[in-house]
Amino acid sequence: WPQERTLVAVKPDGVQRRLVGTVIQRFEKRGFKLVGMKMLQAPESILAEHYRDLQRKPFYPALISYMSSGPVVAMVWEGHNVVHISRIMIGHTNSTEAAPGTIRGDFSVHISRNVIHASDSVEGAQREIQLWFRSSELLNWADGGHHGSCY
Ligand code: YYY
Ligand code: MG
Repeated sequence: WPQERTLVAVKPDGVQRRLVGTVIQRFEKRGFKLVGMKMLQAPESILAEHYRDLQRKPFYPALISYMSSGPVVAMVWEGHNVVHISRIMIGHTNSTEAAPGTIRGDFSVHISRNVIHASDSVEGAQREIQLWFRSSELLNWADGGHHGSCY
């Protein structure tokens, strides 16, 4: 059946702190498949659309300026229940509440520098993937044959 996909992004603080590899490793080891990835300085047009539901929140200006402060690494991960499981893997939005073992619970102490983004619903994921990636940037590679010792 068609596999679910989600948008994950290592935020500027995560890139600064050299957490890109750790994030990728956790998603790979969990069993998800990387189908798109790029590093970019996110333009305000993308960020405004990405966080459109938060436009009236008091923290919105600070959020946009933080997300524009350096490069982000945007990724599309594919797999069974990847949207829900990714949210569990990244942990609570507020780092104070994020459980140890989650990415935010292991690597962040404040909600305003919480290292990583992951889509919060299947519909949201579809919207965010289209916002951050062209369809030609997503690779539908087949599993099998070239990993581990069996080839
Ligand atoms: O999806 P998630 O990132 O866990 O939280 P959202 O409620 O979508 O908020 C997006 C982003 O905004 C959050 O990761 C940090 C920031 N933020 C904030 O700085 N202060 C808040 N009180 C709430 C959210
Ligand atoms: Mg969100």
